[in-house]
Amino acid sequence: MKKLLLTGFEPFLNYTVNPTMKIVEELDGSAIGEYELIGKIMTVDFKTSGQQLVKLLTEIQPDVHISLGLAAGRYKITPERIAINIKDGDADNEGNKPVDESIQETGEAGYLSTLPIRKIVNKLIENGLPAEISNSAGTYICNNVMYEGLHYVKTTNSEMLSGFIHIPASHELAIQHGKIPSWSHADLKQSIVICIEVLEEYGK
Ligand code: PCA
Repeated sequence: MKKLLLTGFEPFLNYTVNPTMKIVEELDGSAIGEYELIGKIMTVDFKTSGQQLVKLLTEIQPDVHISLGLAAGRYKITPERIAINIKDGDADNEGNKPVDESIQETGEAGYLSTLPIRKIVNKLIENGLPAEISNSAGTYICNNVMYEGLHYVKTTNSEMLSGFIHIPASHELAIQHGKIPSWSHADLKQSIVICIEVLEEYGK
């Protein structure tokens, strides 16, 4: 079987739960089509999250890597098009708050996702699930992790597909947090399963 590394994040800022965590924990160890899923939860830490991902990629050598992140306030499932070489933003869970820093001093300005993002969006919509490509993963931890994954692929000449998908809040989070749009956990999880099923059709 082929290996697919699926990562989620721990809670961060004032989001008491991270819906990506539950999805990843539930899908860990399952099989979708030809893929064996390996689920891992990552920390929200500018100093270590990127290295954590690179360590997982190096050890597991998956055929496909997909990281999931919460984008509270978004209404749709949003595969990210590009990661940029910048870290900047709110304080992470360790209190780090970089301003205008590079992720990799000598890295490219940006790396494009190598996931079939258009096909993913089309398939989600065909299944009645709202989705669109996002043209910015921001400059917080999610962008950082996406960038490090693609930098690893580029610098090791790997054929691994790698990318990032932001998801909206779950109902559970919205109830606790207040005024943010939300989806059911079942729909969020089903969306991620569909994203993975697309890969098979894509021939990866
Ligand atoms: N979302 C944040 C970091 C962790 C997460 O789930 C982000 O979009 O950067």
